[in-house]
Amino acid sequence: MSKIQEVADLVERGKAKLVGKAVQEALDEGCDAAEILNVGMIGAMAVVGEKFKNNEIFVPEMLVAARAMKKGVEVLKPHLASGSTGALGKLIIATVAGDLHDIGKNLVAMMIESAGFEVIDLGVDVPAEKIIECYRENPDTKVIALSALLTTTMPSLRDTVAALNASDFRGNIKIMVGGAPITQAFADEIGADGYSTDAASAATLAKQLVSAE
Ligand code: B1M
Repeated sequence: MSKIQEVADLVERGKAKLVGKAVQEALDEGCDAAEILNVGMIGAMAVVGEKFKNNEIFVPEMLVAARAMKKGVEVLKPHLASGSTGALGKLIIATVAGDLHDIGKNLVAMMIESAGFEVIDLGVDVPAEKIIECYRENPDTKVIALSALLTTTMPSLRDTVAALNASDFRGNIKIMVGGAPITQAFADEIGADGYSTDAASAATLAKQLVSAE
């Protein structure tokens, strides 16, 4: 079994204690950090999701796989992110109310930070009021980035964007959205300024949004 396959297997089986070591070994063998992330870890989570959908595993197994992935990302982080200066300004990121998924949002935050933003991460299950309050405390914020992973929290994303669109500071910020069920068409429909499919393109989009100001 290749090292990347081993990482995938450990994430899938939720072996949090072993994943970090396997990721380090894969790096030492010269494997590309992005490939370890995309093939080894995100690929494994896709398998976990499929198994959940088919009732082969249940929520606890998804949870341990998520924990294992987080351990692996900790080891990978210095190899993916090149360090932050905050030169591009502040960006607030959150997973919307009702949604507890944070792995994708964390990867997006990591890539955006390494692109040069100062990232304020409000976590998961974040109501619009909390995001607005955070903006008021940080009025130099340039971008608000929102993640939603469930079809059932797409309305929550819509409501959050609507609340931001109705705010008196709307002209000072750009809103970007993403997450597996989100599409460009949905982003346009709810009045966001941008949408991207993955963490790397989210960083590019954030930069584009501030340079288009
Ligand atoms: Co949940 N879950 N889950 N889950 N879970 C999914 C999302 C699901 C697809 C599994 C399935 O059925 N196949 C399904 C959703 C189905 C749907 O909505 N149609 C699902 C379900 C149903 C649920 C529950 C309802 C299960 C239940 O309780 N019966 C429940 C809901 C809880 C809640 O949120 N209220 C639930 C719970 C959980 C856990 C808590 C156990 C755990 C999350 C732990 C955690 O995050 N800390 C979990 C997990 C692990 C998953 C899967 C297996 C993996 C998610 C993940 O981390 N993917 C997932 C199946 C899957 O994704 N294939 C599943 C890897 C991650 C890197 O990808 O998050 O897509 P992703 O992020 C990507 C892009 O989407 C994008 O970039 C990221 C990096 O490339 N992106 C952005 C994300 N945010 C962005 C923002 C941007 C731009 C891009 O700009 C701002």
